[in-house]
This record gives sequence, structure tokens and C-alpha cells, in this order.
Amino acid sequence: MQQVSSIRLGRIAGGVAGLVGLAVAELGAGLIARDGSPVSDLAEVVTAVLPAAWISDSTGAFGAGARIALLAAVVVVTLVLAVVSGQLELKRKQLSLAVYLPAGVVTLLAVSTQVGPGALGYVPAVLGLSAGYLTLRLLIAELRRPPGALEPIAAERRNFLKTAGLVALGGIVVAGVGRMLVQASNRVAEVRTKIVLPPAANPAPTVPVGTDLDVAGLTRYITPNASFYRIDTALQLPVIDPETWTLKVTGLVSTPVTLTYAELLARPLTEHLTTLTCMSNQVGGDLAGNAVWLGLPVHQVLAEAGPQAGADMVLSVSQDGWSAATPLSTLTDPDVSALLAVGMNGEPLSPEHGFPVRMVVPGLYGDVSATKWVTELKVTTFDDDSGYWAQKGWSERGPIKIASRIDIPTRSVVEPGTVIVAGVAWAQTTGISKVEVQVDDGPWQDTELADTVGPDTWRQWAYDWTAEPGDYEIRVRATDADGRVQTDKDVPPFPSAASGLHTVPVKVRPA
Ligand SMILES: Nc1nc2c(c(=O)[nH]1)N[C@H]1C(S)=C(S)[C@@H](COP(=O)(O)O)O[C@H]1N2
Ligand SMILES: [Mo]
Repeated sequence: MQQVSSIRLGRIAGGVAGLVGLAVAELGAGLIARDGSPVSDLAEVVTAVLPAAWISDSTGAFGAGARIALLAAVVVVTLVLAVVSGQLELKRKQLSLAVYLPAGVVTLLAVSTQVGPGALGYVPAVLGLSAGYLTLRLLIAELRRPPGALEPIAAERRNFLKTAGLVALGGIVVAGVGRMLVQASNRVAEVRTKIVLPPAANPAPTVPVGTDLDVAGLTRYITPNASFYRIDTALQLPVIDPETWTLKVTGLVSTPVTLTYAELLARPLTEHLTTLTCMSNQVGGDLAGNAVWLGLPVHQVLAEAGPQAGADMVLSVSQDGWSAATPLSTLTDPDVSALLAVGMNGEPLSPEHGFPVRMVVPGLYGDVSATKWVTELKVTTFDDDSGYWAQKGWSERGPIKIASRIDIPTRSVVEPGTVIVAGVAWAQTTGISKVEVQVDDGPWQDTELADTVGPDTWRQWAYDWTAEPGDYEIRVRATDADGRVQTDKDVPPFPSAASGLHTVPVKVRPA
């Protein structure tokens, strides 16, 4: 009798642990704002192997009912396995691994069919499996504890059941929160796919073919969205419904302004190419990208709000509390194409790059201007307020430094003969007028400069180097349109952006 009920307690422990594992996996998926979870990944795999007729409705579409049934089936099978694992673990310590390990492998394989490259997509499954296994070990250890001398066995069991019940309840709450997060991000992702961006009232000039020298390995003039660098402090991507998003212009203004997403899209929008770069970029680093941004000029919104005398800064604040401090004079200058951007290379912003609205300001590092998921522009002063990175000691002022980078050769060993040395250079708002390369201590050589649409973007450059066998160092320097030459003074990124000349070692093989 006693034996039977202790097996039952083991099963309960297993089931509760399974529930906790599922819950943690869901929450993990919600927190990284994945558009799925390990449970739905498993369901997808089942869908792929089941005959289509079983799960399609009369129109051939995948029925919503079938989808829910599949998800439920995955949860039920998981819980049954978890119950079995509890029984095994009670029999012998770690015997539950006989269930957890194969289940883990199958889950991770299922996840791998649904997520892109990168480890992040696997995190929810790994967390869920670990949480389930650990919970099971803890609960079983609790069951195994010899009963206290004074405590009757029945009381021990009641205590165990109480603990298990509380753990299960916690699991359900956690799972619920995870589901809500996943669903919110799914819904916003769907709303995003339906957005049709209006054509620009002020379109960017057609990008001349000559902006791309079409050299293999050289950074493209326009950075595809998928490879655009991403820098932010968000552990969890903000999920913002454009239908409820608003931008508030507050602070030292005569008329506070509130703008909805629909109102923003209805305004005449401007399209502008701006190369965005990060203050923490190393010399030669890749924290820079060039895109066609579509948005509302910031100076228009500020003009409507009417900044008061004395204000000298705009603190742009994101939904997740990040902020950037930008000089008011830059943002009210109609000649600077600072945008409240909704579009990036013809698409609505992606969640990673600030959906639904972000700032982009030519000439300033992203750190002090390019607030993603922006919800407020507070007109204020540098004396009274400061941005997120400035509070951590980074410089708040200072335009982008002239920079140039060598992209190729990518290999440090090349064959003798003509070797193309090429890269990009930027000096936003002024523009690049010259790029030179130097081999060892030789003379600075002019390079071929690609076309550009304007001073706010980088320019490609290329140089045909006649390489003789030997070991060399190649460095690059740029000159801006005002004739200023890039400094060779090596400075690290902190606190006000790196400087110095990008230098790469190259070995030319013997002929
Ligand atoms: N909300 C928010 N916006 C942000 C940041 C951030 O951490 N949070 N990082 C900024 C920094 S430091 C840079 S360089 C740019 C990078 O933009 P990207 O990720 O679209 O390339 O975003 C800026 N906007
Ligand atoms: Mo940055």
C-alpha cells in the first residue's frame, strides 16, 4: 500500500517538474521575443511529418483547431514523459535522464528546424529542460528525505504534496506570462507585415550604380537590413503595437505634441541615406551601416511644439527607458536630415532596429541620437538631463570622427601580382573627398573613390596594389570635404569614440 502511493508521489513530482520545464521554456521564448517556443517547434515538426489531409480543413488550409490540438498533444506527451521520468527518478537517482536526454535531443532538433543561426533560439529549450530536471531532482530528494522522528509519514506526504502544489502553481503562472509575451510579439509581428509604408513626399535621389564598385568582399554601399549591425541594451526586444504607440514631445515647449503612428504615416515623409555608426566601434570595426531611412523630419515636430528659450537639448526616450541626448540646434536645423524613421531600406523597421519608430541623425553617433523604439522627445537642457551612456561616462557631445576601414584583402596571405585593397570611409555631414593608402613607410597613394548620394553616407574606395613577395603593413586614411585629414592618433572608443588609422598585415607569397 505504502509502496503504491510512493510511486504515485514520484509520478506527481515528475509531472510537476515537467510543468515547470514547459513553463520556463515558454517564458524564455517570450523574453527573447521569439515568434515561437519549443512546444510550437515540436508541433511544427509533427505537422511536417503528418499527412496533410489529417490536419487541413476543407479548403486545404491548416485548421486553427488542428493547430491547437497539436500544441495540446505536444504538451500532453511531454507531461506523460515527465510523469514517467518521475517514477524512474524515484526508483534510482538520475534514472530520469533516460527520459530527459532523448527528449532533450528531440526538442533541440525540433528547435533547430525553426530558428535561425545563433545560440539564442536554443536558450528557451535548454532553460526549460534544465529547470524541469532540477525541479524533479529537488522534489524527489524531498520525497527521499527520511521522515523526522516525530513526524508521521502521512504528514511528510502532506508536506510534499503542498510543496509540489505550490511549485506547479508557480509553473502555471510563469507559463502564462511566457505565453502572453509570445502572443504579444506574434501579434505585433503580424501587424508589422500588414503595414504599407507611404511613398516619400521627398524621395532620396536615385542611388547611382557608381556608389558600388562591385568588388568581391567589399562592404556594399547600402547595408541589407539582415546584416545591419545591432547595438542596444535591450535584453528583451520591446514589443510595441503601432496602433497604441504615440510619440510625445514634452518639456520646455510651448505646445506639447502627441503623434500617433497613423498620423506620422499620413505626414509628408522624407527619405534620406544616412550611415549610422556606434561610438564604441573600434578602429576598423564593423559597427557601422548605411541605409535608406524613411521618416518625418524631427525639425517639423519640434517646430510644432515650439521649444522655449534656454532649451539646448532633446532627450529622446525609448519605450524601455533608454535615452539619448542630442543638441537641440542639430534637431531644429532643417539642413540636417534628422528623421523619426519608420522605414529602413523600403521596409517597416524591424523589431531589432526600433519598430515602430526610431531616430536617425546624420553626423552623430547612434549612442547620442539614434533612439530605437522612441516614445518621447523631451526638450530640456544638458544641465538638467543626460542620456543613458553619458550617465556611464561616455561623451555626450562631439560629432562623428573621420573614419576609414580596410575590408579587403580579408586574408592576410595573398598571391603576388595585382591585389585589390578596398574599404569604406565616412565623415557624415561633411563627406569624404579623398582616401589614401600607405604600404609600410611608402608614400601615401590616392585610391579610387566610389560615387555617393551625399555627405551623410560612407564611400567605398579601392586601390590596385602591385604586390611583390614579402611582409607588409597597409594602412588607410581619409580626408573630409573640408580638407581635414583623419588623425593617426590612436585612441580607444571610451569615452568619445576611437581614432587612429586602420592597419592590416599582409603577407605576399613568393612568386
Ligand atoms: N532604445 C535604444 N535605442 C538605441 C540604443 C539602445 O541601447 N536602446 N542603442 C543606440 C546605439 S549605441 C546605437 S550605435 C544605435 C544602433 O542602432 P542599430 O542597432 O539599429 O544599428 O542605436 C541606438 N539606439
Ligand atoms: Mo552605439
